[in-house]
Amino acid sequence: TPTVTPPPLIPAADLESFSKHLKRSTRILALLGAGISASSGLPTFRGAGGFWRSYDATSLATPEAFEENPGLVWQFYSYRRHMALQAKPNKAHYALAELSRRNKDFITISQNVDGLSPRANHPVNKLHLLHGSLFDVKCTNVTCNYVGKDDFTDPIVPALDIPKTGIKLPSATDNEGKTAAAQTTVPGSEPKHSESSGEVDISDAEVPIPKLEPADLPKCPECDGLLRPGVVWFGEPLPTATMNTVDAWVEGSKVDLMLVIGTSSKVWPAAGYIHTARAGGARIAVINMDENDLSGRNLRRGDWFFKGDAAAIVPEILK
Ligand code: BV8
Ligand code: ZN
Repeated sequence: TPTVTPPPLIPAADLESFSKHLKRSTRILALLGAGISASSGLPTFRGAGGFWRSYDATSLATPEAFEENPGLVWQFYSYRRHMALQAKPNKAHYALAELSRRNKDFITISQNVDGLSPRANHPVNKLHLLHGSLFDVKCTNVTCNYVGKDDFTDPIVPALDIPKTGIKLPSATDNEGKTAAAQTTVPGSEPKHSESSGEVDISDAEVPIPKLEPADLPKCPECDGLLRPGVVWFGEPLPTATMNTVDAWVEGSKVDLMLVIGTSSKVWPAAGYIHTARAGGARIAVINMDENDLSGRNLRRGDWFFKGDAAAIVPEILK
C-alpha cells in the first residue's frame, strides 16, 4: 500500500492566524531559495547537501573562474542543467503558481536558476528570476549582445556530455564500482544523492575532468564568440530591468504578507527584500527546514515560522 505522507505538523494556532492574514492580504511577495527545490532532488547551496560545500562552487560561480577555466565552469553548469532537467517541480512550486494566479497583486522573486518555477506554470509576468537561469546563455563578446533564452538542449554541446567529460553522475546501482569512464550512465538517469548528506559529488570522478578547449565550448550563433551561462555570478549586478520592476512593486505600496521560502537569506541584494518589505509593514512567514537560518533576522511578534520541507508545508498553508 502506498505510504501516504501525513500532512506536516503545523501548530493549529499558527496555521489559523496565518490563513486569516493570507485571506485578508491583497499584496503578497514570495522570495524563493534553493530549499524549495530540495524535494525535487536538487541540492541546496549551503547546509546539509550543500553544493557549495562539496566543491566550493561559490568559487566557480564567478566571472574570474570562467575567465580562468571556462571549460570547468561550463562542466559545472552543464551538470546542473542536466540535473535540473531530470528534476520535476514539486507541490510547493505548483501551489505558489496557483496562488499567484488567484491573487492579482502577488509577485514571486526567485534566487533559483533551476527553471522549476517556470515549469510549474507560474504566471511569467509575476515571476522574477533575480539570478537568471541555467537555461539562458549570453555572449561574452563585449561588442555582441546576443542572449539565448530557454535553451534546454542537454548537453548544450557534445563536449559537455557529462559521462564523456568524466564527471561521475551518481546514478543507478548497476554503475556502482565501475570507473566513471566505464560508466554507461545514460543521460536522463536520475542522479542519486548519497543518502547521508544528499550531496551530489562530482569531486570523486575517477578520471580527471579534462581541460576542455574553448573550441569545444558553446559558441555564439551571431559572432562565434564564447557563450557563458545566463546566470548572475557573485560580484555581478542583478538584471537591472528585473530589479527596477521588483523595486517599483515592493515600494509601490504596502506589502501585506511576505513568504520567505527555502532560503538562508545570506545572498544580497536578494535578501534585502525581506528588510524592505518588513520596513513597509509586511508580516513575514518563513518556511525553512532549519530554524537557525533566521540568523541576523529574528522574526518579530506577528510573524510566522513554519519548520519543515517546503514541498509539504507550502501547499498546506496556502490551501
Ligand atoms: C552583487 C546564480 C554588486 C549562480 C547566485 C551586500 C549588498 C550587495 C552585495 C553583497 C552584499 N554582501 C555581499 C555581497 C556580495 C554577494 C553576496 O551576497 N555574497 C554572500 C555569499 C554574502 N552578492 C553578489 O555578489 C551579488 N551581486 O551584489 O553585485 C554589484 C552591483 C553593481 C555593479 C557590480 C556589482 C550577486 C549574487 C548572486 C550570485 N548568484 N546564483 C549559480 O546558481 O550558480 S547565488 C546562489 O545563492 C543561488 O542563486 C542561491 O539561490 C543563492 C542563495 O542561496 P539559497 O537559495 O538561500 O540557498 P542556500 O543553500 O543558501 O539555503 C537553502 C535554504 O533552504 C537553507 O536555509 C536550508 O535550511 C533551507 N532548506 C533546505 N532544504 C529545505 C529547506 N527549506 C525548506 N524545505 C526544504 N526541503
Ligand atoms: Zn556574440
